[in-house]
Amino acid sequence: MTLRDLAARHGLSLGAALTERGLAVPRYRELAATEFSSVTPENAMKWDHLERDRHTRTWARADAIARFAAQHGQELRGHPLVWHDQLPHWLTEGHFTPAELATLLRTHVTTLTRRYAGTVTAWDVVNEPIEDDGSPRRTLWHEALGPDYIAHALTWAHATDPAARLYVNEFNALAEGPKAKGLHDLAASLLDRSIPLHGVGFQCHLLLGQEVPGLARTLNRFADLGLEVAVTELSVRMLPPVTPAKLAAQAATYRAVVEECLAVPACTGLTVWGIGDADSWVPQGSRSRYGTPTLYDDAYRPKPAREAMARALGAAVVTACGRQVRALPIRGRADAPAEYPAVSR
Ligand code: 9MR
Repeated sequence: MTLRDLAARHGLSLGAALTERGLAVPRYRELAATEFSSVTPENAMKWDHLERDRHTRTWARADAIARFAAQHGQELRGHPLVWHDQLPHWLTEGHFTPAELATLLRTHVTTLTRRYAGTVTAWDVVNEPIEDDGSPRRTLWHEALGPDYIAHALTWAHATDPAARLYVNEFNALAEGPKAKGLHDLAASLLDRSIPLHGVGFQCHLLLGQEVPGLARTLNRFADLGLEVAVTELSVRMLPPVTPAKLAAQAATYRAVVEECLAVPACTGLTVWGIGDADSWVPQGSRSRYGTPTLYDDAYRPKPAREAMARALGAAVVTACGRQVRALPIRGRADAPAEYPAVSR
């Protein structure tokens, strides 16, 4: 069975971040279409991709990914509406007043949500708003609009597309700590004020050897607020050389993340960040020493991680009163290596 079919038995939407460049590769397209029931544009909906030059929006790449999702009956996660990264130069270097920035942001949010209304099922409305110490991240938007830029963005998005599920998406918030607390406080205060927030997304870019104990506990704490949660960006990177032991450890980590999500009824989706190692974001930039983070190798052959995900998703689904209920994950698995290989960070 495909990962997509296995995940559907749990009512879980299984996603992948896609690039328009990848979609030009037949095997990539085939995997993207058959293995996944949800799609996130990895970069195509970011502001610098859409409006590199002011007033000239280039929709072709984002539309191509949206079309692909529609053709294959997939959900589309829009990513991201408000972020401090991947902004066009004209915006970051434009010396705009706070009032002008507020107008620019509102136009951006409403333009995208209007264009993809009925197509995008969930939006990462605000990406990475919290610092590691739990305080609000001091971004261009925070400086110009104050902390309420988050509430404004959610409200604008909801007004334009009331059907879309609206998320705040964050990294390094998998375990209890100041950042997860800051994120939880933010979500709780937005809900207290009846701001339209529906979910919290947890990025999950892991180093080989990094474990996720307590992830289900963290997800449940947000679910207790009445929110849905999702693992929005899963990858497990490693240093060369790639060895069977490292691939097995990577597989165990993928499997553990799936199990943590399946243990939480409010965990509605899990998205892997990229299809194959050949086209992964990881070897770019500051992480250039790392690689091999995805489910498929350079030639799009399945890695042990893909099989581990399939096994985790294949765990029995309990049916009660004709309704599908998540099975509790099976702990103490025989295939998890006793020790993880050492990792230099
Ligand atoms: O995968 C994306 C990569 O191609 C871009 O160069 C990078 C720019 O910051 O963003 C990557 O995606 C990020 C995502 O949008 C937000 N969470 C972290 C992801 C990995 O850096």
